[in-house]
Amino acid sequence: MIEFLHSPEVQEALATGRPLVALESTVISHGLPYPENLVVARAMESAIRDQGAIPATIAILRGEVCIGLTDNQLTRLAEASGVRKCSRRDVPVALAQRQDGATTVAGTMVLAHLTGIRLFATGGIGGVHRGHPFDVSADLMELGRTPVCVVCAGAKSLLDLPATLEVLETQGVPVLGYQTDQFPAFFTPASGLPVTARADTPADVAAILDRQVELGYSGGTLVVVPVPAEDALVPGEAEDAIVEAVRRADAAAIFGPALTPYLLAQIVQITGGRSLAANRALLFNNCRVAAQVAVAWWHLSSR
Ligand code: PSU
Ligand code: MN
Repeated sequence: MIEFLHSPEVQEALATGRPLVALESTVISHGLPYPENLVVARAMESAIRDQGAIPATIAILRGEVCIGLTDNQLTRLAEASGVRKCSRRDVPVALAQRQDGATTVAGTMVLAHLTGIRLFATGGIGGVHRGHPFDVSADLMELGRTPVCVVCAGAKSLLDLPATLEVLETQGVPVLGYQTDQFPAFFTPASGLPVTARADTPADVAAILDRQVELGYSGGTLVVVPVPAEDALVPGEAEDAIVEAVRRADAAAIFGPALTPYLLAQIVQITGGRSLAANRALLFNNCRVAAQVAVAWWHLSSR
């Protein structure tokens, strides 16, 4: 049996049955530039604590699964280069080869589930890449098989959003619009594409999660929360930046796991940091919503 390392607050939350919210680490090591990534990682944890839940940032450090990071560990991860991006397939490799690994949505779902954590907040999920219909993120398949609820701001329209939603449907994943009828496009609040259902309160989401458990479903749920209006990019600006980023990736022949991080970095550069402000705001907002759902579900199950 592989032992996971728990931070003291996670250890205590697991022992006492307090609501936990998992956080991924790819957004720290491959999704945001240093030192912004460290500031944001800490603030995401605070946003969860402010709502009465406990954050569990998940990463692999020197081949050990860490559920909840100390501030030293978080700092080391934020500063490190050459950290392996760990989707489902990479987790056993990183463990056996004693590497540092930053878990993606898929990798984090696997480890959260093994720990017994049901809520997970992040920025955006992977999906079907525009122009690369066979580059389908393992995030979508993980949502189809692992019972964790992922709270995000939709997916960037650098992905093929209609195709991404089709795959989620095939995988049996309910996509719940949090106070919205539309799938959000990360930097902008609406894509024009419909969600499976709308949920207006944390209790509404918790009720659906509870039914899934009662039915013995094995898969996950996606809760999509629009970026706060005051921090959203205007649709034209987001689209122009994305088109240019995709063009640069094609020109530089970037593909595979390197593609998403490359596109994210290009978008920050092209928008002159405005994308970062939106990214920050939506991450904190998603943390708040995920924590509120975790608390609502905790109340529901302790009744
Ligand atoms: N989308 C974002 N920010 C991110 C990611 C996606 O807006 O940081 C990261 C997440 O960790 C996600 C991963 O799980 O990229 C998807 O990578 P891929 O497309 O290679 O599966
Ligand atoms: Mn891919």
